[in-house]
Amino acid sequence: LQEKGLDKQEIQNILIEDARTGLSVEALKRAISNNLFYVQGKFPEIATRNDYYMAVSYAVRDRILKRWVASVKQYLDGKHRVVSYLSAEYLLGPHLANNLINLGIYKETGQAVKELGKELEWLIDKEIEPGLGNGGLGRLAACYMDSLATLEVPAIGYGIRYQFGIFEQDIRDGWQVEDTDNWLRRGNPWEIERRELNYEVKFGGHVQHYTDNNGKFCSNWIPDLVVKGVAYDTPILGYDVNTTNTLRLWKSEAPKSFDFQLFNAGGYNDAVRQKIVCENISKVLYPNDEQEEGKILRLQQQYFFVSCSLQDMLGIHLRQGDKIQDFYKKFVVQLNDTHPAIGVAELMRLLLDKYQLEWEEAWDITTKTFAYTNHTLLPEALEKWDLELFGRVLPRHLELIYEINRRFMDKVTVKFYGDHHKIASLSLIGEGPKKYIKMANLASLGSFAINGVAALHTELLKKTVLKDWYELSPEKFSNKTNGVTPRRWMVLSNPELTALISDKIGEGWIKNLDELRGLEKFAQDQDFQKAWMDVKHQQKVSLSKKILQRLRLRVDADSLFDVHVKRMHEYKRQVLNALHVITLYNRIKHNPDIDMVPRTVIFAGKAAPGYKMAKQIIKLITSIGEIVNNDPDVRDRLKVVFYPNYNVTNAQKIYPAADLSEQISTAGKEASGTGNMKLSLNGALTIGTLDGANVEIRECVGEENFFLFGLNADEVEEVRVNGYDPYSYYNDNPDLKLALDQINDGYFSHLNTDTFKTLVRSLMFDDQYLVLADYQSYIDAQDKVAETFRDKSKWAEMSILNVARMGKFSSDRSIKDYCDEIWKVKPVPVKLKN
Ligand code: F58
Repeated sequence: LQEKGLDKQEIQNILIEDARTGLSVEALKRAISNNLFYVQGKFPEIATRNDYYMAVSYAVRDRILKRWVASVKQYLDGKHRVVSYLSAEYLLGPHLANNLINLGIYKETGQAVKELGKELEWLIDKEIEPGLGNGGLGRLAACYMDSLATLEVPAIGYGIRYQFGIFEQDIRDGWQVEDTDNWLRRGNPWEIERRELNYEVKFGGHVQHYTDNNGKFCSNWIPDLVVKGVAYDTPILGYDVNTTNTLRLWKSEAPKSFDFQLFNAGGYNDAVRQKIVCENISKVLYPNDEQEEGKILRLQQQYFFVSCSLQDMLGIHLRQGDKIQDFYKKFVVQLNDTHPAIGVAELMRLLLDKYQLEWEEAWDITTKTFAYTNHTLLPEALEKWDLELFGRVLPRHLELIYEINRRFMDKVTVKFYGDHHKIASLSLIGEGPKKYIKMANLASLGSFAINGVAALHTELLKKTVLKDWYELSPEKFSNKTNGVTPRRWMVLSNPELTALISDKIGEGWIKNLDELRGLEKFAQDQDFQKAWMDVKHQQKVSLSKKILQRLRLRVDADSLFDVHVKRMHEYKRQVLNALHVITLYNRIKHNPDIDMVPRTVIFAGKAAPGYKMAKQIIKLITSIGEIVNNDPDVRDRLKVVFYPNYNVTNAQKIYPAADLSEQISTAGKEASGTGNMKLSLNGALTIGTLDGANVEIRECVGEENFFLFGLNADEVEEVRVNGYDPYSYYNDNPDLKLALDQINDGYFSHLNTDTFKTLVRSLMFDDQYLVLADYQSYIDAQDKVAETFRDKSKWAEMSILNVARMGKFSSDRSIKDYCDEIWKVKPVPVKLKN
């Protein structure tokens, strides 16, 4: 260290600082070198890129561990109230860079790695992201974990450690093809396997009833399968605080004793088969977005992680010497949609069968413990379980649900005497050719709070899907508009804009997003506008390079980057955008010298593998791209890009480069949206309908800074009630007619008229999503976008104002609201000793 020119004091500091936790460049460098040697067993000459990635990650993890242990200790010592977030999905995105930001050592680590002869970005790009979620719902859980830690709220996230996350998407011949996501193949330095922390979860079999010596009626569930859940813990570090919460994901395994029994009985094959059955439970994430999959394995997954999590919470509670009756005081359990709603029946089972409480007492505890967030109004996404299937997998829970329902129906029948429709609608059990269990009803009955995820969504919930529940218990309902973490979605993914903003208004906005307001006064400042647009241009150049690399397609960074990125779904109306592209193309073909604002239309998003129509939409976009991008008449005025494998990593590259954010769902269909928030926060202007959180974004940024079009939710309903006739829109609008005819006649599909047959038929004859009804309004709004974009100064002003007014959409605000209004929890600052 002396040779390096460090003075005595500096050397002293390094030596005193625990070599494992020091945050200086020198300490980090030594830690990385040590890890390369002692963890990876390599020396620089033979170390691979992954070896370096691991060495750096372990160095970072050690520093987090110090804070993690301190957090856990502090929570246990003080017996604090804890938020337990139950979610079947967590779409975390890559850890390394995020942890560096939150620890505040991004620069130092960059320097340390550089001095070791490597580039930090090169290592960051090596990380395979844990894609343990489908889309908005899973990503929201990840943003909320970040905010909980940043706000120093004691919290634990529970979920499933899927061995395979959301599939990787590739595009071949314009179609989506799926590949498995083997995200663990190079190891995962961020998790700690806790083999000692495991629980047994029963499945199937039957229930015995008996009366014990005290005359108490008892139930004994004899399963035909027992699975073991093993905990894997990942630290979630807050920004600029010591608080480090735990994300505890369960992996399913076969319990040792179980296969031995079979083995001894000579059933070796059976034992091996059982092992596979057990391991299958946490094997793969169901890749459906907004479509429930009524499969046994899915129910097993849900019950598996919920049972492990509740057993774990009860264990933590009782180990602290507290009464079982006080469980709800220690933990508040948030249900992220109905996927963990079986928790209501499971907590009842544990309290009744294991802890021998009486029904009333158990029900009282249960209904003071849970709170439920709804994320959708789409009927096909509401969870229903075939009753017979449910009873086969969870016989004891079926009994409990019957009993919960019986007691509930008794009350409801008195209250709503004669209103059979209402009584049937409130029942936990649906009747029909086949009986089924309604999970939204179980969640609503078993929870003390119910919330939607945007103002409009909550209002619609109260009027439609949960109408009867709202009339029954209006006090349970509230709105909690979604939010996104500015750490990942600005500081990490857009460091250039972050620096520009912080330069003007300081760094306070990173933890208090309302401070972005301070930018308003610079919105018309010419120099600031220029610096603002320079950053945007730089981001567009970076994305253009990625597009060139990935797709061998050259796009113009001066063109308007029109960005439509999200899961592929008919209600999200990627097709409407495609019709606009065709319309622009036809204008050029009709008038080759037309003066128009050059555009690059960028799409990205995965289609559920079984969702034929969504896959056809991808094919339509890539097919239009093939024609448009290769037509010499078009020159540089229009490009269509389908960026493959949309995930958190790619989203981080796309958002900063967007000029225009497409939020064009049919009004009343998108519960909230969160991509809308991330894009606007990164300076994109929104073209959108009055749907989900768009309504609130528009209110905040000002209607003059938002390109509104289309029917609102009431009008959509009205059109439907009066009978929607898409054909009339087609017939009356020559531009629309031409575009649809071209798709139909094979203009974009080498004259193959089969390719888009079902798609065109749906649009013209039975479209649920009113694409044609909104076409002209959308085209007009797009024309306004283009006109506005010509005025660079105006555009810059609008973009700055958009960002300045996005404060509301921080997930910190959402989490504060949940804490104050639902969870009743307070921050617990974590101090580091020494
Ligand atoms: C999304 N839902 C909503 N579900 O569509 C979106 O508007 C909202 O912003 C977001 O939740 C967060 O509140 C969503 O992502 C799923 O992915 C489920 C996965 C499991 C099957 C059912 C859909």
